[in-house]
Amino acid sequence: MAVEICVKAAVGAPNVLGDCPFSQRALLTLEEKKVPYKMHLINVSDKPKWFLEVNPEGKVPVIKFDEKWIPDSDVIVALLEEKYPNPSLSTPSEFASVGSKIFPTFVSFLKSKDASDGTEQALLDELKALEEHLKAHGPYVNGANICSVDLSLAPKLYHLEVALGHFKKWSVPESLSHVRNYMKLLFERESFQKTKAAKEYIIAGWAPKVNP
Ligand SMILES: N[C@@H](CCC(=O)N[C@@H](CS)C(=O)NCC(=O)O)C(=O)O
Repeated sequence: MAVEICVKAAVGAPNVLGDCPFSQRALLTLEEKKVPYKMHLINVSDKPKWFLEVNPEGKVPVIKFDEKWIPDSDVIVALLEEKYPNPSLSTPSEFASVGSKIFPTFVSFLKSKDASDGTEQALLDELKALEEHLKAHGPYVNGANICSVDLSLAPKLYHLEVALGHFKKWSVPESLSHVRNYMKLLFERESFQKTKAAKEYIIAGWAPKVNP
């Protein structure tokens, strides 16, 4: 029987997959493990009553296991690993935090209106750390096979590419060739192509945060 999962619908297009990186992470895990699933698209600006009843906190993603709805992508990914161990996507503990500061530093730089406030450099420092990691261990975070950290980073790096390209005409420097190759490898995967949000919805999602 297919697993049921609630994910974000696109803003202004409730029948289209939306721009939530945590939802995409859960979908990527299902796709990579080839677990059949039924997706419910949730309009987060007008949440359905049934959704709030099963998930009072109201965040997506939530997944239904054994008649119970479970929120939070960290918990969902851990549960999927436990229930569907093959192929294994588990990440060795020493690599668990690789790239973990990229998303918050990207968001600070994206929202910044002051070119000298250090937010661009902070993001570059995090991307350089990822570059060094991939140079030593790549092409994925744990070597030849994709793992859970890659599936968490992939949607975030996609938001970074789309939003910084659009709002700041900024892209990952060519000198960070391992990071650029990593992004290409991730974005080309079938699982990613199937679960990604359209660029227009990613831009629409960030617009109110960039220009509040
Ligand atoms: N820590 C949560 C974060 C989930 C989250 O922030 N989801 C956002 C969409 S990207 C959401 O549901 N926003 C709607 C709301 O908060 O009402 C996870 O990893 O699943």
